[in-house]
Amino acid sequence: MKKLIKNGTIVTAADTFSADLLIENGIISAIGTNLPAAGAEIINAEGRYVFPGGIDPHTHLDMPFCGTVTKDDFETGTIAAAFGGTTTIIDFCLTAKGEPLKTAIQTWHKKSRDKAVIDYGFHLMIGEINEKVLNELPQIIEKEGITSFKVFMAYKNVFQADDETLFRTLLAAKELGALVMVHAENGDVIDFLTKKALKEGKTEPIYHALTRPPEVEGEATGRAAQLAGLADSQLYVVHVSCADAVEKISEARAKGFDIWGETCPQYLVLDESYLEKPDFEGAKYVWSPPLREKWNQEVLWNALKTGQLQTIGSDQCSFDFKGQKDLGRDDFTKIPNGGPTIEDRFSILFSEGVKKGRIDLNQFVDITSTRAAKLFGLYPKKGTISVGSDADIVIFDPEMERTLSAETHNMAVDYNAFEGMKVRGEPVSVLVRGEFVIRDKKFVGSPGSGKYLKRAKYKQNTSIDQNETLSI
Ligand code: DUC
Ligand code: ZN
Ligand code: ZN
Ligand code: ZN
Repeated sequence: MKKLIKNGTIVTAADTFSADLLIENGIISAIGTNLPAAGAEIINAEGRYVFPGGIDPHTHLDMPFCGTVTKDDFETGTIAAAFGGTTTIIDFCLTAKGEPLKTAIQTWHKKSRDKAVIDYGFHLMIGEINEKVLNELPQIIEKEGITSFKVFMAYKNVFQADDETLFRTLLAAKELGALVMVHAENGDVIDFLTKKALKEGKTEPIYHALTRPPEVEGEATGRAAQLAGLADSQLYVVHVSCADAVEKISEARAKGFDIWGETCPQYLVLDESYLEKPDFEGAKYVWSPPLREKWNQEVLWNALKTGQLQTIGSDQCSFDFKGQKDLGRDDFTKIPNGGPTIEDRFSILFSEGVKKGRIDLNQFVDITSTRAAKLFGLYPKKGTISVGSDADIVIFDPEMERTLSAETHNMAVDYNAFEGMKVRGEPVSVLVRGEFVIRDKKFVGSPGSGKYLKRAKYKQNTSIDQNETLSI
């Protein structure tokens, strides 16, 4: 059905203006004033911002990890995402060595197909490179529209790839038109430091952070950047947590390398001291990379403001405190890494970023939506408000307040990492392809209505062009 969103303030990565928005067949069909209202449902957005739906380029839903499986699946995870103003996620499809990549992708389709309430795509993990893998990749790009590959430089003996694998993935990605994403931490050094700590009887959650110091992230980030430069390829560094890594990305960008960096809400507002909470509560704050000393937060904010980092991913990877985080009570290396962040990514960035003057409104849209759409082959179908784009819309009340809490959140986990934090600015209604998924703060969507997104190829150094045409 036709919808007309009236009286709102439309915000894109480039502009802020008052106009109405006409939606037909799930697409934005007109933007302006005095638009034809006949037959349209009228939605009054007075006093509200009308944003393009958030794009979360980093989630782990229904993922086996650390001896358990993440608590939120594609249903609870995408419902929570929608409440939080996100209309598209790109989730990480894990692969296993020796198994066809196609098999892993089928598994991920199965997990998501009947459950997702918002649109979704997959990144593909590359754990090894051999003839078989190289033969499969072109089909995966063409048929599945998976145009981003993830390489782990950490998690020794689990996911960790060696430098040859990373380098050859970078070469393949350049040739095929994909973006290589790295989890940049030096897994070998972490492995040594964790074993040493355990031998010394250091088992508490804080040792998770102390055995993965910022230098191991900085080193791996610098190494990945140099290898990308050598391969003349493209690199996206996920979950940048500290100044050491920001420096390496800035350096590489200054040399003209095609390198991008993402940070996450937890690194912007939480710090290392959380790992020292009593009664094993520190386990709630175990992420990799770990939370850092507080001063790093301003470095990250400044990097977002100056464009040294360009996106924010949630790295949603949720585990219950009871029954999952618990697995590491006597040994921090057994605490499942990750936390529940998918729901609060948008509001935290708005409240702590825009409201506190650290970034402006248009940067907010770029960081939460537009840039990810451009980098991951979804723009301009997703990531902006323009005629012909999908009507993925967030109607946002900039003054509405909320206290983040496990008691009221929509994620399936038993704690909220930001418990008690007050945010100002809230998604009120959220539409995906012109249909309400959240209406006046209530979920009205349906599992299975989210669509799988085949994404366009990565174009070197052109992902920032404004005038790309609809190609999907
Ligand atoms: N780090 C986390 O904290 N969770 C998911 C995977 C990762 O790299
Ligand atoms: Zn309709
Ligand atoms: Zn990671
Ligand atoms: Zn992750």
